[in-house]
Amino acid sequence: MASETVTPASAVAGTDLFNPVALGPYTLANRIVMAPLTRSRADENGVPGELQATYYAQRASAGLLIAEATNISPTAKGYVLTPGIWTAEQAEEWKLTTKAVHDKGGRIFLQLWHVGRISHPDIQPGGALPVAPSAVRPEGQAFTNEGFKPHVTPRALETDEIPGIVADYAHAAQLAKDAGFDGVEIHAANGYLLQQFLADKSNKRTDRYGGSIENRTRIVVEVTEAVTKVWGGDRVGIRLSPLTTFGDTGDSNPEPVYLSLIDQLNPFGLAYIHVIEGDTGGTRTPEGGFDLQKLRKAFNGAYIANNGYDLDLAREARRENLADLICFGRPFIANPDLVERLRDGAPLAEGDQATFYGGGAGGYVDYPRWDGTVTAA
Ligand code: 8OZ
Repeated sequence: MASETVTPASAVAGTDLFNPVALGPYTLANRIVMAPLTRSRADENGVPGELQATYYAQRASAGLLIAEATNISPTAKGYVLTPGIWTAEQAEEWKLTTKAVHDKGGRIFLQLWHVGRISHPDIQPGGALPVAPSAVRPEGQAFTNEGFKPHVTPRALETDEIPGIVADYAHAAQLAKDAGFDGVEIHAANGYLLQQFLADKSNKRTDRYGGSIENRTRIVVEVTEAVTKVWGGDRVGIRLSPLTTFGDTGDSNPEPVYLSLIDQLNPFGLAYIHVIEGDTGGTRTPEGGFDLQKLRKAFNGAYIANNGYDLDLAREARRENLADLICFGRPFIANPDLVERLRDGAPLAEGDQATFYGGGAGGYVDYPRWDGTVTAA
């Protein structure tokens, strides 16, 4: 994909961002990761297709692609037209994506997602209430077939339902393997189900899944155990956002929760933690936060940094050794060749927000590369 006529610009001087790096059993082409981005272009059954294959293959020069958040079960779903990984058909159709990315020499993980309370009866099977650790209604609105609707008060999961949720993660992990992904990322960030258990703002339980730090972290550890049984630890990552308020989440004292979680995750030998630094899509240094480098120091695997990175910040993070890999999100939407543009000092295109979520090929697979070409898969 790299053009041989390119003269390396100042962008590459003095940084190893564009050099190969080991992650788990893989050697990635560079340290730039495409963040999981919800684009809502699956069908109403959560089945992806050729469109997703083309989109991800166009972006395969990223060292690692983390495919969009993907529902692990019908009740995991909170946004219309998001893809799933709970049926054989979904896994079969995801094979188009994994093959197209591998044909381009790329690596791709799938992000396993359960939204918990960030849903709506309109999206849930049988019009049921969304499930959550506790019956605490989040602020905000759900993205339904009829547009945005306020979130409702969810139904608190019974203790004996939790093994079923953990089993749904294991089932999804197996289907992701069947589909040919290189690994999976457990989405424990951004106020979705797993963070709802971690955070005392949303977890008011009095059973073994609530209260103490050990109890609030329990489901995340159980899910990690189940998923690593399928994949081995070194092909599994986890996404965390200790300081975010996204999804009306938050913890009165996140530092000990996350340090305990990291301690409990270390024995599984995960490939990476993927940390949203600060408030998702917002400030990197929220008031009352803690130094997230403590997580990096405590964790045995790689640290993928996310939130508002541009080339300068990414270079600085590597120069100061603050992260092993750097995630870029939105810039990948309109710049399929983002890695080459950053490397060669080319200008970046702006994505059209009107086509971020939903729709077809427009604003999805028709953004040109810097050389003017639009590559098919
Ligand atoms: C924006 C819109 C829909 C979903 C996340 C999966 O925040 C998401 C998401 C973001 O992690």
